[in-house]
Amino acid sequence: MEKKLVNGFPFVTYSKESFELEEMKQRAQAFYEWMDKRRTVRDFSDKPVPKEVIDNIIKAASTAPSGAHKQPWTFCAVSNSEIKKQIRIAAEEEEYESYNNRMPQEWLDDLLPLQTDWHKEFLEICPWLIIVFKKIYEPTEEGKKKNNYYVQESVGLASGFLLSAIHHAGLAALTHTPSPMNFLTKILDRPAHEKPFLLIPVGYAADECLVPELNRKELDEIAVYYE
Ligand code: IYR
Repeated sequence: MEKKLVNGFPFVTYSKESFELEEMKQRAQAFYEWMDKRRTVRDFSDKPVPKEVIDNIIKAASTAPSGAHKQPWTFCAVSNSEIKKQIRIAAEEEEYESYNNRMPQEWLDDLLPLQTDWHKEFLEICPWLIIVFKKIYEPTEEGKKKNNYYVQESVGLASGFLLSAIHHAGLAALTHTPSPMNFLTKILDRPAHEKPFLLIPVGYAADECLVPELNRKELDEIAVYYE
């Protein structure tokens, strides 16, 4: 790696590793087949997962690109049972309201094949809950607000990387979206410039794990080529 200045700004040389054509094809296919094995899971084991694994999963997530490289995210990793219990109680209160009084019938009908409901026992069973927060802005020492850019896109990308890293480690996750989510700000004592984005339980899938039988769209339904 060589350091160079570009208009006075520090740059380094970057040699992107590439592969011979056959290996490239094989890797692209193998990666797709591996990613296709990821499923959203709701039946978790309480088997512990070492903190070191969570550290690396979060570090992998934080390699995602972000607007102006602001990295506008905070990942809160909870293994404390008392805090998990508080999160479960608050999430179930909101979810009970949502399922019974807030979600329109069309939405409830769309969720029927997934067989979800307001009970969220996995929030206590899972060894870890990772709560992704998006940072709307960055407070400065003088009490001003420094802008972040494309926050939604950036944190969405980091969350995708997070889910991939979890899958890569042989663990399972659920992209859980209790709504509204402000109880997480309170329980985790996060500052005002951070807003909850996703609540991601992480752990081993239970031995008797069931997931809905779903099909993914075919390539010609999701891609349009202009050659
Ligand atoms: N947040 C609720 C409802 C829910 C909504 C969607 I869209 C899903 O794909 C699944 C669930 C819950 O977590 O149960």
